[in-house]
Amino acid sequence: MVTVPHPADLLSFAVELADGAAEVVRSSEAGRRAIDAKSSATDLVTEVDRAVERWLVAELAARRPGDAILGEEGGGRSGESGVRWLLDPIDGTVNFVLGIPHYAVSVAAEVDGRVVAGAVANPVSGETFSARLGGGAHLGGTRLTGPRDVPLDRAVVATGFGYDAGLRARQGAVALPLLPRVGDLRRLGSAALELCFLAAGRVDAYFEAALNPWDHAAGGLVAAEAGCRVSGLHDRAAGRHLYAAAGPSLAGEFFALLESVGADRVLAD
Ligand code: LIP
Repeated sequence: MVTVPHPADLLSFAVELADGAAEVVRSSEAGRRAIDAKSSATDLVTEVDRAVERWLVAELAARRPGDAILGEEGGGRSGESGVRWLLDPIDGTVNFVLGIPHYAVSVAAEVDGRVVAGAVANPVSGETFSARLGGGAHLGGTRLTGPRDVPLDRAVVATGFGYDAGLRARQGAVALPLLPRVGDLRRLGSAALELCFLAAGRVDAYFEAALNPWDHAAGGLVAAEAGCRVSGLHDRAAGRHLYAAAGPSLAGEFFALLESVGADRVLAD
């Protein structure tokens, strides 16, 4: 019988993997040049993305060979342990290509389909955010307690836009009416880090549609374990239609505002 490790052990390994992968980014001599595009001409991939995922997959194969893997760059396999790892080798690849120091390695562990541990490591800042289901969220050794209490019209809201031009037009139509209703918007370029920034109180709310599971798996747990409400709209779970999060004092008003502008209706039918 295969026993699933305790979430604390999965957390420890997730942090070790994220930090090790961040070092692979820092020490790579491959440069930041994009070597390919994926879903569109702006959906870039670099040799470092692929090298980091290869490193993560090799570490997992050596240390936890029975686990499944879902990686952004195609590094995936099935498993029989009940544990699945979701890997984003560089979340914020366009920032990485441009040399904007806002990108991260994201590593999350699911047990029977539920994320129980995750780590997000920024190779430039050296910051590693982490969380365990029921065990709180941390930046290094510091406990994260979520965003400040501000009214909606002062809230700094992080968001992002997809790589497809039609989707971006619909996302822009959602963002426009929000501008006079909130304090400001921030488009920083990494869903994983934006969710960790929410947990750390660096932004007051976050929403984005069309994310992939590896974008939000670890950061979403960090935000939830810092006390944030993480959800979709209309009583739906957070997911591809919309991934939204806010602190408890702002969540009701923020989610109602997102519903009023149709934030979860931007995906093409
Ligand atoms: C990115 C996300 C970001 C989103 C970008 C892109 P990638 O992930 O983290 O929030 O707005 O369009 O999806 O592609 O850099 O791994």
